Amino acid sequence: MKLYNGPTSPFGRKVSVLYRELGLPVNEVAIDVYSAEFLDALNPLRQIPTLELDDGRAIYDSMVISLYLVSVAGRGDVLPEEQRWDILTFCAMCDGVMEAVLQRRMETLRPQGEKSPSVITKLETRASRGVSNLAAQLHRIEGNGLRLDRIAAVCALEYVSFRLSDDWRTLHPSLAAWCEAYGRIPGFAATRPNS
Ligand SMILES: N[C@@H](CCC(=O)N[C@@H](CS)C(=O)NCC(=O)O)C(=O)O
Repeated sequence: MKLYNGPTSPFGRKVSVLYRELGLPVNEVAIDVYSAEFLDALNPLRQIPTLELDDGRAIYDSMVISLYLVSVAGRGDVLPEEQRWDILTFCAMCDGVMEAVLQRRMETLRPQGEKSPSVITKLETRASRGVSNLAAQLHRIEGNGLRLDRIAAVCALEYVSFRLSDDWRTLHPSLAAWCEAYGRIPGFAATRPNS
């Protein structure tokens, strides 16, 4: 399996943490997605992460890749059946936080005169609501075992810190403490963006 990814993609990071922790043989290739015309043949959306299987088929987006990897590894404990829909909904919320922070950054990078302050505010407010919701659901994700919602939470929160602000750690100290502890899993250290 070949995983097309980038050094700072929070969506790609979820997948990268997961395959490392599952011990799956994935060949990860870092690309510049904005110039990756070749990717269109695998993923017409030209987005990362995209997983290319050994038979040439492609799997995307990050949620579908995650479900595929869990299935290949036969690790039902990473997505326990009795909590399946709550966990997947929680993951979708974390993805929405990542998306809001990513889109906010793209908006801030637009030339003066083309940026929309109201769009930036809307995206910041969405991300903030998501982080508050994460804090309110902390009792649901607390724990140490490998699970999709925990991986998504750390990737979302660290992406907020990376691209927006670290203020959430002061606002939600228990969430920050959990994030720091769970973030010590080796897969996170190996994928933490630093630029
Ligand atoms: N819903 C997708 C989102 C993927 C996504 O937005 N990836 C970004 C990088 S973080 C990307 O490829 N951006 C390039 C573009 O959209 O042109 C997923 O979960 O995989």
